[in-house]
Amino acid sequence: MIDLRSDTVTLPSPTMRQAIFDAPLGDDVFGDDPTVNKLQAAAADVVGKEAALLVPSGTMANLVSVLAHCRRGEEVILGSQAHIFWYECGGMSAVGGLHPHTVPNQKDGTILLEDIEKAIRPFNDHFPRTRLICLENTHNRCRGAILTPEYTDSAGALAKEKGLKVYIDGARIFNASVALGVDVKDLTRSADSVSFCLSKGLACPVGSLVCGSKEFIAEARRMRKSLGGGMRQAGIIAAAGLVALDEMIDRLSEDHANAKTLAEGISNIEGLSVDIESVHTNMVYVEVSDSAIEPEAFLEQCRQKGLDFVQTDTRTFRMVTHYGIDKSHVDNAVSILADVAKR
Ligand code: TLP
Repeated sequence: MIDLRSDTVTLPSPTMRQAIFDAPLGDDVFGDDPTVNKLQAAAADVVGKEAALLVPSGTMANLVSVLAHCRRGEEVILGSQAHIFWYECGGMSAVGGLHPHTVPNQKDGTILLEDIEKAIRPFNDHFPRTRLICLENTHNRCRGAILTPEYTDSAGALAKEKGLKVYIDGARIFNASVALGVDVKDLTRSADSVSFCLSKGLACPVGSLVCGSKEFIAEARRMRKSLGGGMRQAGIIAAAGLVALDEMIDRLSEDHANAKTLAEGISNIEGLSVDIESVHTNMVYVEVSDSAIEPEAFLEQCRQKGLDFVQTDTRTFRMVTHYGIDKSHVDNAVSILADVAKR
């Protein structure tokens, strides 16, 4: 199966498996797992923050971060297309008693600063207190769009002026830094906190890192415990993360090149349409433009021929390139799509 459902399907590399086997371990709830401590220090260093915390997933990274920044009844400004808003079971309200205030995401993943400014509540007995702005880089539902250092800095400056915090859901922030050719610190310097996932393009089996000030991470650690995310010999997870930071970041450019090639191939298929210009990282969103093609049946036929991807809207599919996909898989994927589309 050529599996383009997500970069979450990546399997650990042989080096990761060996590192997992060899990892020195301890009890991380006591703070004594040397491999976790090493990964947390390395993660903080790479994104330019004081401290970091290993959590089991991107969803928990987002939840512990918003919980650590806000108190019940406070308001969080976030994009209308944010992963946190769409795909995380409403955790911030369900668990944290927080009030999400969505403002439109632009196609490029940004939120207009004027929209953020309008959404910030003035002091009034009736209003929740605005506390936090959440950004997402790269932006999943905005087709893997990249937020630039300039945009992030301007959002950070606005937040500072208004006394708010900024958190970046950076599940794929290394895709952004590699695609832009900038140091990831340039994308995180204006945020109070940022998370990134090990278990997406970086190909680890489990884990995400939450990064920020020492004080923020101490609070995030308490939130992680309360959610049941305190893990004991978590060095077996962290070991793969250390390999990922060394070996898996630069290679993301291959995934981006493969996504471009995939989009170009699909653009020649009648009945499907793709905006090649919107492919900046490892995601390709494809519209079914021929009304005679029924999307569910189309996807099912592709699966039967050995190609899998996901439907994200009535007539839209998402395909994601990753460590398990090379150029020959891309060529085969395009042949399968062309074959199914012509029937
Ligand atoms: N995204 C998954 C699905 O949930 C849609 C995917 O296949 O893309 N932030 C962003 C931007 C994400 O894309 C995801 C996962 C998460 C957070 C949550 O990460 P996990 O799945 O580790 O909880």
